[in-house]
Amino acid sequence: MSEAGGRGCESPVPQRARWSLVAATAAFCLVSATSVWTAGAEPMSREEKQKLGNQVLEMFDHAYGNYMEHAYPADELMPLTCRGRVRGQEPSRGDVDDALGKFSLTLIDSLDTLVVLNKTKEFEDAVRKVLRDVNLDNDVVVSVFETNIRVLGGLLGGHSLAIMLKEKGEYMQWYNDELLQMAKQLGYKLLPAFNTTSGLPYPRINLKFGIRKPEARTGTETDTCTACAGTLILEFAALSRFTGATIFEEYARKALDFLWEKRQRSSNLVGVTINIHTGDWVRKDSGVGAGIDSYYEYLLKAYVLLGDDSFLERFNTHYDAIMRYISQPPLLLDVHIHKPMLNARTWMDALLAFFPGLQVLKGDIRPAIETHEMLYQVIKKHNFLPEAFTTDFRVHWAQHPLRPEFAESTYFLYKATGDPYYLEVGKTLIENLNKYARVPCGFAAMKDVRTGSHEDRMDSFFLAEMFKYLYLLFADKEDIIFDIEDYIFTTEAHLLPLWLSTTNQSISKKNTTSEYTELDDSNFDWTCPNTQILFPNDPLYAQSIREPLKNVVDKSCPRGIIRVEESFRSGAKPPLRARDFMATNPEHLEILKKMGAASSIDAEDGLRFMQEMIELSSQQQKEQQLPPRAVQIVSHPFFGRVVLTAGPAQFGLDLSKHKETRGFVASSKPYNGCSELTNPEAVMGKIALIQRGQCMFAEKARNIQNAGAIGGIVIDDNEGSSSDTAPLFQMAGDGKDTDDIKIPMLFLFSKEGSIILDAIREYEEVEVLLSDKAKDRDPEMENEEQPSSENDSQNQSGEQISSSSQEVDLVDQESSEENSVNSHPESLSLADMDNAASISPSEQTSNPTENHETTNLNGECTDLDNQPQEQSETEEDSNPNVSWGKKVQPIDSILADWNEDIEAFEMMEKDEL
Ligand code: DMJ
Repeated sequence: MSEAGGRGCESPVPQRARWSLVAATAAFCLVSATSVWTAGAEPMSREEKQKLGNQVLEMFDHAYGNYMEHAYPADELMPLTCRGRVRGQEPSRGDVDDALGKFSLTLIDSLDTLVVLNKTKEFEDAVRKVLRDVNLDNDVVVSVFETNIRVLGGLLGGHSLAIMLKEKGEYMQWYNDELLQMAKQLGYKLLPAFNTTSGLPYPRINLKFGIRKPEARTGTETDTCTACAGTLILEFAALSRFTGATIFEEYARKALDFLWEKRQRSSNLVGVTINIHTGDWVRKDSGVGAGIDSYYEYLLKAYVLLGDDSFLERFNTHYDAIMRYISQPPLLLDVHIHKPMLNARTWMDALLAFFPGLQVLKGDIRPAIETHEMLYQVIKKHNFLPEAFTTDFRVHWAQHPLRPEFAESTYFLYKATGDPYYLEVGKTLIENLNKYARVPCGFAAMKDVRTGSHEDRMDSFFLAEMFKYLYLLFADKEDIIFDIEDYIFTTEAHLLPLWLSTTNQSISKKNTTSEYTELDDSNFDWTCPNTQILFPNDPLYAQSIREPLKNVVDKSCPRGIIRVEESFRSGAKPPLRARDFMATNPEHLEILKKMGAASSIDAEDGLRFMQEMIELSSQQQKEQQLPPRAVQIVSHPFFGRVVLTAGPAQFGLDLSKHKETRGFVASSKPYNGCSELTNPEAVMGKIALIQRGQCMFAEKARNIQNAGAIGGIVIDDNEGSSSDTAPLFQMAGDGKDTDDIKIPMLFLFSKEGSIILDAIREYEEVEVLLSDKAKDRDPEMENEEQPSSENDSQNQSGEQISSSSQEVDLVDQESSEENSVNSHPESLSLADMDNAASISPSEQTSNPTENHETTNLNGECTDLDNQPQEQSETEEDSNPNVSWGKKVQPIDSILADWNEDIEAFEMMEKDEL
């Protein structure tokens, strides 16, 4: 499109698709708003934008350069240990590893980013490497969804830009559709997954052996997620239209048709998971985040790319349902598909951050601004969007794997509004990435946004998406060597040319299972840009929507509490809370019976009650649970950039109450610390490193304290253990009085411990900070160290931590699946001579009472979770010796009752179907 948005109205696509471009990319038509912006946030100068754009380029170089230097041809970079992640050579992380197919994932996912960032020469090199090195025939089971969006999408995005460059006449003159041939080969490899009666694909496939054969080791699954089955059409249709092989588009259409047929007919919502054989909804909750997200995205974008009305009609039907039930401004909350007025949970996941961007594409700007602003407030509080956060904005799951969705929405909102506010948002994202995620060998995912600790992972989508959106946010038209608006972004931000809509379109005419009526266009104004709908002639429009939400995070009250207060005010009885329930109280039993029966309020209370019961039940098992701690390496060349997740101790100095402890580290002798140290002079005034095992943790602590150590780090002796895969581990005392232990003690799994041991080998003097939350880096050091150019970044890579020498045990560990929003990892039971308490990752973050980041900063509302009186009650209730065994019905039997009710409820829902 031209600067004033003209090209969107003139592009050589059919009338319908052309219109769709106008409407769906109305945002782009408004790009000129940037130059006429007169009020609200201060405009950003061209110099400042260029500076930020250059910063994005430098960051990309740091991420990509380290991947190429230290990880390639592996699928991903492990930025803490500075080596490649090769599937089977690292402990299994569960589902998240299904993206890794030994096909140099990060390189393929980065291809079109290189062109967007104007790195044409590097793109040419990268394409040659892909053609030379990548094998798509590995005996490895991969996710069909991830392989489609990242690898097929990556190859097609690369091909799209390769032919664009070739046509320009300077670069890629040798290119002869080789990437497309690879894409076609991969497409055929994925097709056996569609061999189901429903046409919904199996979730996984073996690249070499396909599905169901004994060698394939896959094909017995019965369920898949809606997004997994509904996010294929862009890549598959592009593949068909590029090659003329219609089968791909046909298969993707068939899967979409089936999902559409299976939508819940009264709410028009879809569930999170579906049985690929029967089409029954397995999980009947519905939102716009994990499990469903890109299904909606692809319906709208399929309309844009393919110009087929049926996709827009479906999208609009779903969108209407989303706005009716799921959108609870500024929140987006999952509901039940059959009972859409019932919220299915009290938290939101980070994946839904893409939704404001999609709303921009749809042209519904107001709710996009609202949700985006809410998300930004959460980010300002935690530096990143936690994987999940509650409706009162507390951390629910504390990880952040450098997801790009919020940057994506920021980009689209800026394009739509031209409001420089969104440039400032982008600037904050850049600052936070550099400040908290940047490590000497790339960017590391956040293990816990509260402690600032890292995970040894840099997902390929970080390069495919994050840098693209951030760069484009600050780029002017002349900064990009092609017209970005001639392309559509896939869910992985790969670029597919819009001219595909007029190429090989034979399939779109057949194979549709539903009848569609002609679209009712009366709601749409066909002008371009449609400023009437988007901006009611008010340059302060976006700001006026954001303003009331400015303090939404700080001012929010935990939900439920409001209900209690309201009931007091109105004189009605407050709802029964799980922690107050007593089975011997007839009134309570009466209330319990009524729950779920009559009104939706009763049902809501019932649901919450049930949830609280489950939480209380798990609380019982984790008394004395402490949150994770951080070990931050602060000396050269780390300067605080590497933060390791550490387990706390139930004795010694409590780092959450005291100032952090800083000191150089020294290994104790004997290394197990089980007897008086023979090298007290070495550990005096330092933080002693001790190996786990052979005696109690408290004994080790006393021995190093007696030698004059100011703190201790116990390193796990189970080789290969890592906080990436194991639940948080806390060190218990020895059953006796441990008040004599005054120093802080932390626990590191073997992998994190070896990062410190490697650092000592390489740099001798290694200083660390033990704390409850990583501290900001020393700005002076930071300035010395921060590379300012491509060269600097190359130099810096020489200073990375050397690869860990240990060979990781190949035994496939039980999957922790902590990165999957649908998973509930088991606690490990670690039994040895050390007295241990283990906590599952989900428990680390999901317990409302453990969370210290409650709202109530201005005293406007009360956080009962943090009130001393309430806390002691909870403690008493959760102590099995005090109450559960005596005066109340055992929780197991209550839960069993509830399970019966749930089953009955589910049967009822089935009948309705
Ligand atoms: C990406 O791989 C894609 O955007 C996908 O649709 C879901 N999200 C991840 C990144 O968070």
